[in-house]
Amino acid sequence: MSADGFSGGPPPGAAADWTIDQGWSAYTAEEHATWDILYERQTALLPGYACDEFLHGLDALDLHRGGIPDFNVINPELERLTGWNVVAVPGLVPDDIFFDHLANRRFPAGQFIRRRDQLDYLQEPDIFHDVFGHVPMLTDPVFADYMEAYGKGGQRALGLGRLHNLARLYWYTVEFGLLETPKGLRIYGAGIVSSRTESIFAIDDPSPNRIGFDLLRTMRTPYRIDDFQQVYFVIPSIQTLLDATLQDFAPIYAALDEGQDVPIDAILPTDRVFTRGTQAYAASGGRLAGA
Ligand code: HBI
Ligand code: FE
Repeated sequence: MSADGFSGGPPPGAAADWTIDQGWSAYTAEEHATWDILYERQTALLPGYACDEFLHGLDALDLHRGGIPDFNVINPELERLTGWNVVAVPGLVPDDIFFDHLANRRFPAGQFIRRRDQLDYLQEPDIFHDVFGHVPMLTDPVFADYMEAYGKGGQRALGLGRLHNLARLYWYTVEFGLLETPKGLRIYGAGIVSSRTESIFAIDDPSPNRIGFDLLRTMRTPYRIDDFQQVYFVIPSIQTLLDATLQDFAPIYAALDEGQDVPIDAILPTDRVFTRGTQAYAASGGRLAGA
């Protein structure tokens, strides 16, 4: 068993790189309707919450044709815009496989869609999270370059035993990042934008801290996978992400060893603070304890 919990090769029916056929014609009417429910809910909410780059990406891919998107239909346009493609996978894939796809501009998307009783929350990435959440940003040329650079950085981090540090960067940017705009803070992170409740929480709620993005600071901060975030990091531009990855991370990993992790709800004197959160939501036990 490797560090990511996988042992052995791909499951039966999957290729060596863990890809499978999307099998679009086999989705049921109920599965297509689940996509439509989630799609309608998010697109009604997201103006004023999601960043323009995300909203433009949704339009560019014409994802609102109705039902689960067929990768054979969206890939030619995505390929034309930024050279990326979406490939279907059964679910989570091993880290090295994941990074190899990203480094080659392939985004692995879960083939399945969540059940009706999981509309608001599930832990494993399904096709709605992966395609609605991640793919629109891949139409942005700068973000597209960042994701490829992240995949290459992931391969190096695995070799250096540093995945735990790099995974935090992914979490606080690609999944849960906020962007500073003239109109206010906007979402670009896929984990937020694919969740109705966290979209509202991340932008409007007084609980979480919102702090200016800093590469080392982000890599020092643990995260939670089971509830809303206690801290969101804000970038001034998508280019900031790409610039941050265009440096050698080896000295950064060495610098991390000289300091300690930052408690998840801490605000440091060096932080650029957008919101000093009340942390009331986390203090009340969050949604899992309250459910
Ligand atoms: N697999 N399908 C899938 N999606 C992911 O986001 C993913 C993965 N495997 C590993 C992985 N992410 C992590 O390595 C990174 O998020 C750090
Ligand atoms: Fe994701």
